Amino acid sequence: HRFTASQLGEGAVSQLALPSQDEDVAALRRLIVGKLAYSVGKDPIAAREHDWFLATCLAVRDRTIERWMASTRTTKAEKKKRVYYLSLEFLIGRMLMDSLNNLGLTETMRAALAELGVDLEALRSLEPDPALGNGGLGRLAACYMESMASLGIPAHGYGIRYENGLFRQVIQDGWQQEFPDTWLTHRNPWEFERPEIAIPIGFGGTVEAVHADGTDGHGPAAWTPAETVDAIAYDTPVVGWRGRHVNTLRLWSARAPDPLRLDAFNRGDHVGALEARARAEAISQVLYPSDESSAGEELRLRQEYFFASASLQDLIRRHLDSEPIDTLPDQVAIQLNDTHPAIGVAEMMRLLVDVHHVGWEKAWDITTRVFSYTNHTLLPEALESWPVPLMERLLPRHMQIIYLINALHLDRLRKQGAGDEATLAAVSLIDEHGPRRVRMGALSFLGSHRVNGVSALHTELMKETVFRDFHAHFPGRIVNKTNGITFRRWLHEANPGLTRLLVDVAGPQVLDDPERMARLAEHAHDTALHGRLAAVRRANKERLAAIIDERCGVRVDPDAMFDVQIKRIHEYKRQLLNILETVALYGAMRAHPTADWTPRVKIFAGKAAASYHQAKLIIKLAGDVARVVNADATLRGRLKVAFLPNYNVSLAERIIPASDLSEQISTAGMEASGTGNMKLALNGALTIGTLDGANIEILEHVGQDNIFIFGMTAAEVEARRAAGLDMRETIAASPTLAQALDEIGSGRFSPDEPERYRGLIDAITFHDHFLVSADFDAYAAKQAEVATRWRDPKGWWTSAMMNISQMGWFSSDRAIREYAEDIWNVPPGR
Ligand code: T68
Repeated sequence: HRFTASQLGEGAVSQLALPSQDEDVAALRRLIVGKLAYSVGKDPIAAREHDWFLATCLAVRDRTIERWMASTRTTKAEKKKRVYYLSLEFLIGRMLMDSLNNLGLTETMRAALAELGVDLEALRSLEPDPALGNGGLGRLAACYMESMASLGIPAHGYGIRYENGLFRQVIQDGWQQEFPDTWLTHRNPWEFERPEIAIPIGFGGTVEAVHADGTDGHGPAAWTPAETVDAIAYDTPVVGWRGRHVNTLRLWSARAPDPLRLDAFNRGDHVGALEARARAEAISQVLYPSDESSAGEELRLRQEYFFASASLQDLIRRHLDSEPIDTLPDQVAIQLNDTHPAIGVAEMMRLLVDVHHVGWEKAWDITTRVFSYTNHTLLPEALESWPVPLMERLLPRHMQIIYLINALHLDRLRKQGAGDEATLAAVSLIDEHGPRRVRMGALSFLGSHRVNGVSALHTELMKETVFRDFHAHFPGRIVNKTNGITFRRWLHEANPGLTRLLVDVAGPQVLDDPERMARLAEHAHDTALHGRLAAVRRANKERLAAIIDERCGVRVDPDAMFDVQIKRIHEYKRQLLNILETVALYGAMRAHPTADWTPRVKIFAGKAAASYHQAKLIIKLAGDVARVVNADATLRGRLKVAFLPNYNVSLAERIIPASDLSEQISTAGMEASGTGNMKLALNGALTIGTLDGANIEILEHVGQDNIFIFGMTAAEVEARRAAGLDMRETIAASPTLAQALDEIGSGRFSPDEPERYRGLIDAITFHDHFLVSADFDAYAAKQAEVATRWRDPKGWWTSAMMNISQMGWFSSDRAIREYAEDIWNVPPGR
């Protein structure tokens, strides 16, 4: 087949189904030139590419303003209930193409810029990728913001405007190095600074009871903080699909109320004069780079309280503009994205009782009707808790409030006859095993009317493990909301070629209703369509191959199977299992060089937390294996390994549409959901995965013939751990595994330091917590099946089409509709 450029996806998708824009090219061109002159201050003759980039973004932002204001006006006039999504992370990714696509302006913009001699694609790559998140949790918040705007649900995202996002990863001699991410240095054209919105946030100090009769300790108190920091608002419009509705992402920046202490300065203490300022502004300086773990540091608690308090004060002020305080639950739903904003529960009580003079019981009723909480992990190291002495020092009033919430809660349970001390200790807000700590998960649970997990399995495990006792006493509070992803970014924008194919087969309505993709299933066996799908993917793979060559210096064959594992580096995600299998495959290929091997490229990308030694060692190992494998001429290029540095949203947008095999191989029971699994399947990759997180729901949708499932179940993992994790017998029974372990452990891939991986190998031999050894044979056998299926292109493409066709349910629009109906009690939108 030969295909036209448009079939291969050049040009934007949004143009397909939209009536021709009255917005004409000339008007847009004039707007850009105006922005260049009056907002960037450049003459077109002297303008550099970056100036054009800024002018273009400002022009696009202009196009959202009227809709933004109209959205806000309607919400106000119709007294619509608002959703507030509180998240310490919003991993939004680049915005230029996203905004253009949703506004239906991509082609008009391309043409307008072309008339000015500027290339839109060049501008696209100039945009910094805002890395205001670690991984799945932060990206989910971004997908949900986009879906709420697309569905017309009035919503604000509230978070922190970190000066430095997640570190930039550089691989030096195979080791990860971290460098600061300075995404704001060239100014951020999307945001509006609101210096007039400066909300005071207090820390430390003293509390005095305000004597009111008959309040029995539940009455208001007067808190005099020792230190105050101002939260300054920065607003970014979030445009929904087809630009119908625009919401706001409001990020807070910390500013000292006094820029310097003149008394100290005049004494000659120039550093001391700036000390308070540095301390205040540190709050929004940098995103904590650890995922799946609790930082446990004072600065982190300051960040959490800073943004929770600013957000609550801001939304209460907005509510009180037109309504009395007691209607708050009718007008406001607040979603806690994990426990990071959980201190907001105590802060809401403080604001209601101390500031707005609401009685305790009424205040608690309002609080629990307003809040709900999403849990993203069962890993014990991620469950946040704060030492009581730290809380007493930093947030003395909140500590009192937490004690009181806890006393009332435990009393109630005692009255209900849940008297035994072990149960009460398990559901107490205070952990008394060892030095006392405040449990933020328990506070979130108690302060919310709904608590949700992010996949069916994860939600069931929540009920059986972390929230077992809470679940017994609050049945019905825990619900499931399986994650979703926005198709606008992860399909329409990232893979226009595939999107055109879908529009041709399922009609343009598929852009609005992804469940219509199911129509593709009828054509899953159509070989002409297979040819077109193959051609789209071939173009995507050529583009990725060029990136791999440029960034890793590795030449790969676009006809080989692209086998990808892209996600944070974590032992439970088991990149090590994948590398072991790669080593085993390499050994087999060397042993039988003339056999008919399926050509593969193993692609890895992901960051390791800066302090996570084992994860960094796994990156080093991937690099060591890559170096040896890629240089071995006996393989004749049929196996290549590449570790792409600095994985971020932009790189994901390039890798995902070019992937054939999606590695979702976490130890069962440990990956709460996964969302990369959905993005890859949506773009036509087949999944090799365990029965974990949303993989199970993907299996249910695509059917077992179209997915490669292997390994222990969550129940088997639990049983195996109980039985002991010494794997020496397991390894002895698997010569392939034994050999791969031996090669790595003895330094075959690290001749410069033969012992480098001894610890790593010992861990999975003697105490294999993540069951890498235990699942190896099942995984290797499944990979062999994958290779066989690849050799049957008709079978492979049929499965790929089945995957794409069944992914409609995984749209974040579906997920947000469920939140709207079951948790927020707002109309579920269009
Ligand atoms: C992820 N969690 C889950 N956490 O691992 C993933 N943690 O299974 C799920 O799909 C996703 O959330 C969305 O629900 C995270 O990404 C973090 O990034 C994180 C950050 C700070 C502290 C703890």
